[in-house]
Amino acid sequence: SRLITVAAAQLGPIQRADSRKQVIDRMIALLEKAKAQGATFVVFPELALTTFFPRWYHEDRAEADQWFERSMPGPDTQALFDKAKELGLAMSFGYAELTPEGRHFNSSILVDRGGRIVAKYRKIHLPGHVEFDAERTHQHLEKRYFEPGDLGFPVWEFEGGLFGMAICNDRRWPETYRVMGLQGVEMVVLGYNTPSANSQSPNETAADRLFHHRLSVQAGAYQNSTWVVAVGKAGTEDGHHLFGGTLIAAPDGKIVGEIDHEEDGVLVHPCDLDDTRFGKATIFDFIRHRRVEHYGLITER
Ligand code: CDT
Repeated sequence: SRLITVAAAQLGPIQRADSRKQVIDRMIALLEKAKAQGATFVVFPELALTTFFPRWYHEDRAEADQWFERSMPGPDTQALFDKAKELGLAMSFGYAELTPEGRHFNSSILVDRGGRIVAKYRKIHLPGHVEFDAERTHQHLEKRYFEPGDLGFPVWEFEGGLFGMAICNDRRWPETYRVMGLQGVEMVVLGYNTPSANSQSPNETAADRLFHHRLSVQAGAYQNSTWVVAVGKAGTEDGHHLFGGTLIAAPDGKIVGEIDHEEDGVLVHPCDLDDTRFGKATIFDFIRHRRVEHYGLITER
């Protein structure tokens, strides 16, 4: 067996006025909690360091740069890296990345137990819109503040297995998992911020939204025989509710644990990367069973 004890570290709400330092202190407390429960790898949500700022409209885009990190680690995040290293924990978290060239991405990283960044992913499926939309109860301006990721969906050797990353809306797209599945991925880590209300579909309930979340994650896990660790930011941020539902899905698609509250908390589970082998060698042995001659349309449209 190749056991890795993972902590899915859900964050409760982060208000617009909360400082990076306040958030980092909460993340450090979660690292300590995860360590006390035997975890060696801690996964935090998408845009973990701030409120889910794409709900706020800045007419002047430069104003939104306040939500972005210009370096990683940076002055605020260094303490998080130091604590993870001190505790001997690997970790992953999402943040808004502003590159030296002035490019903006919704990014996530893998950090090894020595505090080194060993992998970066930039969100590819950006939901939402570019301009202020008066029809909506809340804005979802990811397409305004970020450009689509330019790094693809690679997998990395990490913690004794093959790891991949995805961010929030990516989990709804089968292509996300399949591209990593074709590279043999054994664990996908995925942070998210998902509003409980769909301002374009008032009849959709929070329960419907959670159903689609679980459906997407479980299907991705099963159809690619991979672990998926899906970690949310939850609760009410300045009057806007994000659902929780932080969960770990096994390579057979079953949920092995799920957080049932909307506060800071960890879900710790021993994941055996060898559990991915059966599915990969049988029903989802891609080399034997895929029929790529019929899939061309997928990359043409
Ligand atoms: N952060 C993120 O990608 N959220 C989206 C909301 C979709 S509604 C515009 C999600 O897919 O969960």
